[in-house]
Amino acid sequence: PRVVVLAGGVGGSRFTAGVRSALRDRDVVDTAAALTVVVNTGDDLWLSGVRLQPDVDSILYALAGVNDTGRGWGRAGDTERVNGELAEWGAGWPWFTLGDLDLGTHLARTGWLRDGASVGEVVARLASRWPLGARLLPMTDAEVDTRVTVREGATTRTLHFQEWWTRHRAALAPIRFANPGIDEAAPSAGVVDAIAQADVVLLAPSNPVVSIGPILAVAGIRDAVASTSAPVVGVSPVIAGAVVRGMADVCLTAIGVDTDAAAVAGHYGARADGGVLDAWLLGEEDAASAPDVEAVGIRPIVAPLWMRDAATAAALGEAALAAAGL
Ligand code: GDP
Ligand code: FO1
Ligand code: CA
Repeated sequence: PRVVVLAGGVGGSRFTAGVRSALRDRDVVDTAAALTVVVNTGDDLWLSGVRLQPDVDSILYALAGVNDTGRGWGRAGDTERVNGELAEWGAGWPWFTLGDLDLGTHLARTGWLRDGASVGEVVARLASRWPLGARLLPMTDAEVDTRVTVREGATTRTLHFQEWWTRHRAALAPIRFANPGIDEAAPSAGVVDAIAQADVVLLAPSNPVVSIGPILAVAGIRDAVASTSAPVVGVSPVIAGAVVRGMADVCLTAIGVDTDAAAVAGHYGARADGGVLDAWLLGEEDAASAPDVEAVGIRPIVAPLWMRDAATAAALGEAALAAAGL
């Protein structure tokens, strides 16, 4: 089967690895030909002269098996010598760590960008280093870094998503999220064709607001998802009224969506009703909410949603494929 996953960083990479395992378990040999991941680039930033793509790198490193699993970002076994030197210079952000191996990625990426490569071409070059068993596509080649507007006394302040997320740990109440330029942003090469030719489109259990939100805010992607003949199946990042890890609940609250599996499904909406979902996987803990999902025209499927290890992630990937009738 041809599978497209829309994904953010940590939840996205665990789920994508699970789908890859599920395909292997179905005896798909060339999973790279079968599995395309469309990755959020709203988290991207310029820092100390280099371009970072946190969600792209999370998925790249995780599928390559070189990710730092404890921390959730960066390379396993990385060192921080350069970061210490940057701090001495007062360069960069003192709350944002750039690992030495990770900086190698950022330098390579930035060099290729400056040589004139598109973001899609750069991601393809990064992905070619390891046998990932998946094709990685950034959602767009345009720079559409997420900005967060927060209240500050009687006025407001807008900061880069990474400053809000890592420095302030999402503790400043957001008024809105925006991706300047996204209205004009085109999907990167291959994205629309992959969605149009897919047998299933999967929404990973990623942050609905700042991971999946920016991907679907690219009009060409939203249109492709709305019009594909493939079923569109989402996986809830919310289990029993809580996000599994991270601070996505703060993002949901800011856009007026309850941290609740059925509410997130309602936020995505039924394809028959101008939304993006045909089916929604929700946790066994949320089985009682299945009628609420059904009521908005989305087929609810109750499944174990905890990705504790490779086996549980593979089982979730298999459940998502099965939900599409594959
Ligand atoms: P980020 O870009 O690193 O923040 O990661 P994503 O946006 O891809 O995913 C973050 C979301 O993943 C969080 O909101 C979590 O609720 C969700 N998540 C993490 N682990 C699990 C899991 O085991 N099961 C499910 N269903 N969701 C998870
Ligand atoms: N997250 C942190 O909480 N602290 C950091 O110092 C940090 C550094 C970092 C460097 C490269 C990279 O790709 C990601 C990094 N992250 C860090 C994670 C990242 O900021 C966010 O968790 C994600 O963008 C949210 O999806
Ligand atoms: Ca992210």
